[in-house]
Amino acid sequence: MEEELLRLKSEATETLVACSNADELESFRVKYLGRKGLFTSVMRNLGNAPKEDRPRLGQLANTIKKDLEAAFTEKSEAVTQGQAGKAKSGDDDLTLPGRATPVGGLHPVTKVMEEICGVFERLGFTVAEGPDIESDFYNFEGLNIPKHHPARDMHDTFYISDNVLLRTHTSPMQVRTMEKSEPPLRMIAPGKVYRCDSDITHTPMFHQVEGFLVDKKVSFADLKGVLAVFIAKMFDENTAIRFRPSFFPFTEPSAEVDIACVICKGEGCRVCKQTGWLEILGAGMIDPEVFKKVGYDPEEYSGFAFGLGVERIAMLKYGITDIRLFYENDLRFLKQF
Ligand code: 2NL
Repeated sequence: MEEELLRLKSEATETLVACSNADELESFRVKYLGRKGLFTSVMRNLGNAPKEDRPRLGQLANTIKKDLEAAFTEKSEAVTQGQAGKAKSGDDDLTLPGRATPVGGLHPVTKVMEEICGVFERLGFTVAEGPDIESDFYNFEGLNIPKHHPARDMHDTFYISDNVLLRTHTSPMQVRTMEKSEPPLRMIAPGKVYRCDSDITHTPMFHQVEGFLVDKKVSFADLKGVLAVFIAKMFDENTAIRFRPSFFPFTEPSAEVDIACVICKGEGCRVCKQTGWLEILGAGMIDPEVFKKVGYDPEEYSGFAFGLGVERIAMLKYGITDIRLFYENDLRFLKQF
């Protein structure tokens, strides 16, 4: 009997050590420690042993069973923990794509502005940037728009004080450039401008690129040639162009330049209001009064100048109908460019 108990102990111990998962542990428990297990049946047979040996054998059987139960509990914990660890690393699906790092992009207005500047740079124009807060002289007076001139009404100016304001166009940079240097000059000024105006085609802040060229014997033909190249590069190479007489206080003669509608190709549609044409910029020959303000002799020099709205060009290029979309910072909109 005693021999049987000791043999069972070593067999059970060996089996338990070999257990490596929950299923094997459960089989072990049923086989050795369960109600119908080997230890239970040995203890049931205790009655067959000689009477004087029974207490000792009973104690021995109890001790062995308790030890095995303790070892079983310990082993169960080890296996469960090991499996938890294993299950965790098994959960990582190495075939899943990695988490993308969000990458920023350029704003569509920035892209179009860079594209415009690029075309003029290849035509030999330099790029100049200046302050958004300007003096009345550079924004108006130097451009032949004196105080109380009706043209000031068109500009919806944000005044900071009597003589300080948010620039309504970028041509103050042309005035600054003429003031400190002599012709020949070929320059463009990109940047933010401000006008107190807001609807689906106007925002209080928008972007302009204004440019000018000053030299001896500059003619309207030079203006047409430069703008034709610009339009061919920005839009389709064969886009039709039309010059319409217009008025600006700083140019004479002045023109507004149209291109054949990019949507209907001149057929007439909602975007071009059935005209077949889209206005894309204003231009003209620099007024002699502007030259006088900066100390140039209008008999010696002539020049042309032009101005365009960047948002307007971007809207025409991409078929955007509401300018406010540029400034809502909705990624679904911005990611399309
Ligand atoms: C428009 C019209 C224009 C200019 C801007 C300019 C600058 C100097 C002298 C003369 Cl220094 N003119 N700039 C000339 C004609 C038109 O802009 O519709 N802009 C959006």
